[in-house]
Amino acid sequence: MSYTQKVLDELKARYPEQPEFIQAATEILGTIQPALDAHPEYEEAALLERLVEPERIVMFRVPWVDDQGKVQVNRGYRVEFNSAIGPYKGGLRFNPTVTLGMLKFLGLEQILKNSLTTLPMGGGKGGSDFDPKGKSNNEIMHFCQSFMTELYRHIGPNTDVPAGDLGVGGREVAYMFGQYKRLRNEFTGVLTGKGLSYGGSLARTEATGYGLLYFTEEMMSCMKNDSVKGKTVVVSGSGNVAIYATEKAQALGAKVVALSDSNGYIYDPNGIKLDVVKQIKEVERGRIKEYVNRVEGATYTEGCKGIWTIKCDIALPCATQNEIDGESAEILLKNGVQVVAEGANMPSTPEAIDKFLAAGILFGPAKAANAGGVATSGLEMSQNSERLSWTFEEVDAKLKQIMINIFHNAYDRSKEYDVEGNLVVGANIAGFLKVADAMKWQGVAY
Ligand code: NDP
Ligand code: 2IT
Repeated sequence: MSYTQKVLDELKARYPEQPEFIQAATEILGTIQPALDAHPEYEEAALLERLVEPERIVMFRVPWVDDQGKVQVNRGYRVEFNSAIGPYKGGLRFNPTVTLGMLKFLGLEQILKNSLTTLPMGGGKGGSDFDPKGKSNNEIMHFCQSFMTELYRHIGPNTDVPAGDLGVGGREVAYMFGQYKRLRNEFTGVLTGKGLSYGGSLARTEATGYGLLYFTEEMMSCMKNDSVKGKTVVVSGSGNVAIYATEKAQALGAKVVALSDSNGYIYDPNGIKLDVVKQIKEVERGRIKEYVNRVEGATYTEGCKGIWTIKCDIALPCATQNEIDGESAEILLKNGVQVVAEGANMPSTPEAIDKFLAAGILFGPAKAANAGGVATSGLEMSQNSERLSWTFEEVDAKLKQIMINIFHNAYDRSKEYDVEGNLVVGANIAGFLKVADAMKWQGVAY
């Protein structure tokens, strides 16, 4: 039995209640055996057994008082997964579906993603099963303050630097930053995704979506001698990643015809009017179906899965994990999709990925394609350290170059390991080798 299979079997037996974590581990371990064959010393050092086990997990109670004066209790987590190449780095997710297993999947992915950015960041992830939907601004503030009242003792600008993820954006980061500063009496770059008036970086808001398109453009140019220009694009979600993926796709000359939220999707054959979407989602914090009341010719359909039945050249899943299953993948392929690039984390099921790869379309896996967000968080950390702010153009140019480099790194590795164009293998091996090397040299601490 191969080393990777042995470690995977042990994980499955140990964590049967963590399906998303097992899914992510299976995807990663299922592709990196060739790199381990080339490095037999990794097995001797039990490197994989160490990699899949978080260095530390913090779990805590988050009590808060709602607007009715009732005491509520949520669960908070921070998975400090791997610090071999830098401080733990990764977002916080606030969503009722959050479990430890989900955060371990996101944390494991984050280790290799952060490695791909070339910046010195380890991997971490955290969050809570708190549901921000329908909460007042006051309730959000009180929850964030209570969450940070425990988390502050575990993080720091050289230790662990959280940011946003699903359900956590600029507003939440701001409340958490304020509470950290108050508790520590220290103004430091302990969180990224901050507001521009207190240490945030220009272009961080746009970074994940823009980065996804920089990656997609480079992938299409290099592998197909083609470009985003003139293509029809379907984007799922209507949050941070989806909005700025749409903005850059449109700037590159594509026509984006659909967006969604967890209730349903809109279809606008004339091309999404992004100013309307921003007004609904960023200003009013409303639902995407509101779009059809404001734009003629657009339609709304309940249920989010149907978005993948819309004919498109490029599909950009930017909502959540496992949103494209095997059946949806088949429909996309039947309708002629040429490119799938993942803005969300693990949005395609293993069955869907198999179908995309077998069909030979271009497939940009999440840890490579959506790394622009955390890469720009890394640039925010640099600016905080030198107490300077770079211009939008400077950050954006660095982001673009990082995404281009990530594509070539993954593509070159796919060639090196005789699976040219398989960026799942290429990205996993490229991300893994750097972390493995750092772990090897740092030895086993006991
Ligand atoms: P937001 O909270 O800003 O937006 C999430 C969007 O996805 C919303 O439109 C939401 O709809 C929708 N959504 C959430 N859950 C589901 C579901 N179960 N089914 C369908 N749609 C759903 O989050 P982000 O845009 O920041 O994150 C989106 C994805 O991108 C996540 O997978 C995240 O991990 C990943 N990501 C984010 C990065 C970042 O910098 N923010 C960086 C890299 C990856 P609703 O309002 O109904 O909940
Ligand atoms: O999944 C991700 O890469 C993020 N949510 C961004 C993390 C970060 O630290 O900016």
